[in-house]
Amino acid sequence: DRLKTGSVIPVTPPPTSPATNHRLWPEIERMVEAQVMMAKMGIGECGSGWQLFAEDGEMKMYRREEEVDGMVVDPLKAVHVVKGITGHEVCHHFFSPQYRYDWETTLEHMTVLETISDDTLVFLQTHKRIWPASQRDGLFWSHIRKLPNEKDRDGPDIWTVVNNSTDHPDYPPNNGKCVRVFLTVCLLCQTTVDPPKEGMPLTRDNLSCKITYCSVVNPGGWAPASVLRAVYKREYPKFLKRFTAYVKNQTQSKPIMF
Ligand code: 6CM
Repeated sequence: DRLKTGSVIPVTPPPTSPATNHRLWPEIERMVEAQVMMAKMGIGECGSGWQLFAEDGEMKMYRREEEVDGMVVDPLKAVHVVKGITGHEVCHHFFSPQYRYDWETTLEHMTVLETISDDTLVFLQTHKRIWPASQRDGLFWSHIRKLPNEKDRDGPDIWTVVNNSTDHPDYPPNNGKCVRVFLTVCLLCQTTVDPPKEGMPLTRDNLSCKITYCSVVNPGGWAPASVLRAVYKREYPKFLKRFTAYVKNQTQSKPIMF
């Protein structure tokens, strides 16, 4: 379907997914587009006020200090480059419920409330209580998607997972001991292949994955700003390092999943 000669640019058809009839679909479609666009922007391009708050090797984490009604909602943007894994593998492990307890250290309990389709789930999670605040839970849809690689049409696809808070009639917020958090998260992963020498096989040594992780979490109720910022400063680098190490470990002796 590639036009090599003319000046006509082929139009990418909209992604097809069996979830397209679901009530949440228009929101999912809108959010994925907006989040991916934001994630693709470099730190310099997405407004001012970003401060580097954690750095470790290739991993860099930035935040912007923001408050809404006195509650800390600091947007976070992290970039990392990890060798030996693909973007599809990273997104697959982030999205799939069967791995979640292995890498998500803040988790107390997780349930899949709804399977909208293979690529779209609704999760209810309770997180460990952090003193002196109340325990938190989160209810969100999660969608995994393959995106065309516009810059390198023959290169590997780009993959993304977007998580966004939603509601569910059976699980109203702030109904029990938990305060409901509101979150918008986007993980965007781009694989780079360093081609092997002529006649040599392609191995994991030829792969590298650029990971962008963006999140905005509203704690939903009282939480002391200084404690919250200290928790984020400790937990986000821990999460990204632990999660990517987990994906490397899970995939190292498996066939490459592009
Ligand atoms: O994105 C991450 N994980 C996903 C899968 O679990 C998902 C979940 C995000 C939940 C983020 C909220 C955590 C709860 C924070 C507690 C609230 C503060 C309590 C008050 C403290 C004084 O998108 C990785 C998330 C990594 C979080 C560090």
